Amino acid sequence: GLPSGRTSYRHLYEYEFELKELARKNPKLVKAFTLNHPSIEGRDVLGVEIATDVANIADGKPVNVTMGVHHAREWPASEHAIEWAYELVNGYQNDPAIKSLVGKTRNIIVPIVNVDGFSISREAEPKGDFSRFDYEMKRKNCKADDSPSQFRTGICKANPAGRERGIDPNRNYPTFWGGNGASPNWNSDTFRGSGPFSEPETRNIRDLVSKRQVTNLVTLHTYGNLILRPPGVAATRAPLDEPVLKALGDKMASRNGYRSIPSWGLYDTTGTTEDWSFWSTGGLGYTFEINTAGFHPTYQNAVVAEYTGTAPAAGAGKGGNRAAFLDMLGSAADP
Ligand code: 0X9
Ligand code: ZN
Repeated sequence: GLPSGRTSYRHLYEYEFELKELARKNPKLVKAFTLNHPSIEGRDVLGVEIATDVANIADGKPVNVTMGVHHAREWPASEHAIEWAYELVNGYQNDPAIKSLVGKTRNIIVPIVNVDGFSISREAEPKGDFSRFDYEMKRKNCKADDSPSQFRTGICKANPAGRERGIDPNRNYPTFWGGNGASPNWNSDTFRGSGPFSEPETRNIRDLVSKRQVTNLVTLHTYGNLILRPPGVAATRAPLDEPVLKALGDKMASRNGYRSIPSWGLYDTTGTTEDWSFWSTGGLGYTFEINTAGFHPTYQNAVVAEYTGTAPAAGAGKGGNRAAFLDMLGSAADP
């Protein structure tokens, strides 16, 4: 089973409660924090930092970031992220190898970057038909400003534009912003926004990554069983660090059975998360696309099996994302 023992998709309030509880119960090891920018609808975005003597922030240790749910409907992404937090806390107490790795690193976990979108998707009446009013399948954030005036009124949930309103947070980062694979149209599911970092979701990650020594980063999505590395655009050509990026991507893929490729191999995208973090900081960054059965299929398959490594579709390593994340942690601890 999972490190937390969980057997069903959490709601937003459960993420908030559990992250705070982890910190309250483990005050020297876990610190809960609120990111700089509240969401458009005023929600806090929460994360935890896990490290030995967690408050001693200037200790110079490399920072390993794991985050989920840039895209609202991709519920397994936040589940894998919060389970990783439990993995580190449990492992610190019971597993000498994990204790040693945690001791050499600082681990930041933000399960839900797009809290407004997630809340709407998670609480929607199940529909699953991708229609305009299928809030379960909402992908973007809740920004109204860029839509036509008649669609600017109302809160995100049940707004007159349906789920079409909002910006794709995974097209709003500045790296290659405005290029291929992102849309200038307000109602597109890949709408890039009015400019780089126009959204609180991306500004939160900008502030987090810019202020810390982030050497390793995983941003979690669904679906496709892929480990994607920069660059997102074929025309950019491979960075000098391609052998390093490929080696760790391939190693992690040997644990979870995913396909390890440069992200342009899926399709061209611009303004994405790890393209920005990699090209602006040099830290290693990857997108995981979890499972093959859809954006949020059964919990047992997309979360329990994919995390622990018992997924029917998992490949050679059978260690699941748990083992892949441990490789990432090992790389941060001992580059
Ligand atoms: O299109 C996306 O944002 C990602 N796929 S998803 O189905 N989760 O929406 C893939 C992004 C791939 N490109 C980079 N990560 N650079
Ligand atoms: Zn996604």
